Amino acid sequence: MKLAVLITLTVALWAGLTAGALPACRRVCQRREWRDLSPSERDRFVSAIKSLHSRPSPTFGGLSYWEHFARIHEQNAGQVHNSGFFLVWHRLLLYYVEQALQSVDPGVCIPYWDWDQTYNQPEKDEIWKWLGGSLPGRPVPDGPFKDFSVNWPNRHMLTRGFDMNSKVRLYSSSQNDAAIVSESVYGSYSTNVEYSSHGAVHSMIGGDMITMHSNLDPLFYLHHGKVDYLYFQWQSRHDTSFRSIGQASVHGTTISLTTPMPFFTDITVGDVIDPANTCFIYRRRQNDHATGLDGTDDSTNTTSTDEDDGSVNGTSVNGTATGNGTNGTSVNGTHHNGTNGTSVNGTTGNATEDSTDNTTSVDPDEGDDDDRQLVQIDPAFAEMNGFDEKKLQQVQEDMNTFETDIKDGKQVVPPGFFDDSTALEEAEANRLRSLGLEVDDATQDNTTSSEEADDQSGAYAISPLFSVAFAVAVSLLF
Ligand SMILES: [Cu+2]
Repeated sequence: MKLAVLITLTVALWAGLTAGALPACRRVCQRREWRDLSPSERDRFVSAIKSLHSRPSPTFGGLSYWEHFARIHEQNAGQVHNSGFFLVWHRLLLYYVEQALQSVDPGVCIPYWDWDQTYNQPEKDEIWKWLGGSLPGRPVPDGPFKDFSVNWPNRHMLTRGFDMNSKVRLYSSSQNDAAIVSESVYGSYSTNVEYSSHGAVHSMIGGDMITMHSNLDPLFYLHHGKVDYLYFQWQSRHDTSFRSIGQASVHGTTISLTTPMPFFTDITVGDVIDPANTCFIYRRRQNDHATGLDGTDDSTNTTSTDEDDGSVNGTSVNGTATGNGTNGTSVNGTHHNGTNGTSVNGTTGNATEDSTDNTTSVDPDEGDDDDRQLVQIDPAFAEMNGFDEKKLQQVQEDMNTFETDIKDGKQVVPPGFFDDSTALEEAEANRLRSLGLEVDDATQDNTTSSEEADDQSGAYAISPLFSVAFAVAVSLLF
């Protein structure tokens, strides 16, 4: 009898371990825009990253638990970019990193970064004040990741290549919205996001962010949190059952819900497209300080984690501006506007000075799109994503066409289309609650004490079922 129970338990346990589904959520994070985090929540996020970086990788000798994920990302880069895996695989990566962070501090969720809020003046975004600025060709000059030394793929200091004096812009929220509206098939939406808004942020930041170990930079996770939030918004418009993958292809092969994920081969595509499995939900930004959008003072932002950043942010826009002022039509494939730090700076030289009329940060033209050039995909980034010059040119032409269509009113977001975003998010939170999951209350600090941290290694967390079965089996043995 005892033996039979033991065998049954062992089989159940084995099945639980090999079934491959993600373990049941311990709780569901409400991932929030980073400006909505309290100062202490921001500090805890940074501390958790540093703690992971002080712990050994469970798999790779000589690497930290933080570098562990950079190596996984790099070694699977060819499969998970430029392919239908892009959105789903990065969602899974965020899940594992979030679980790992929670093994250090259970109250931490990955925040996202609304880079489209300051798309037209990304150099003024407050995120540089929090996570440090950028000096092309130099290690991160300030903030909590100054002197952040990493060992993958070689020993170096975390580096960003963004020239804070450049005048570039990223994709706007209306462009992001238009993509959600117009791309109703997962595969096309994934491709659109990967090459346009997603690629632009990597290319703009430069340094480690345009390599395939880009996730050494904590900004990677805030950026991909935003990308995943866009995907979540797309799902809540086009895939409300969170079950559809459409016609997504990977280098010519169509993937389905049962396709195993690269590297995490016991997890399928279908496992990750439902937030009930990946333990997160997104919360629309509440803090609406539109820093830099219109050049107004942001001194009322009480949550700013201000450090001395006078030398790198906001005050000196004169003299080094690039951009040919013709915007949109002349940036296809062959021109680079020198915004990507060291990699493409000046290669075709279309920089024209506008130093005389841009000596202060209150230039009336600053809010005008035509003043700035969209960040182009860095050729180095494109090459690592596996596309050649011809493909790069095609992608950039597509991006320019999309942009022109928006300006010409051909890509229209129906009035009110996004008005119910908050309601949709609340409905999703309620669905998860109805499944018996504990969902964060996003309006309050998550005060879970770090002493409650357990030692589960996030990527290889043991399921509660396993723990219970193991305990019962042991108790039966004695
Ligand atoms: Cu990636």
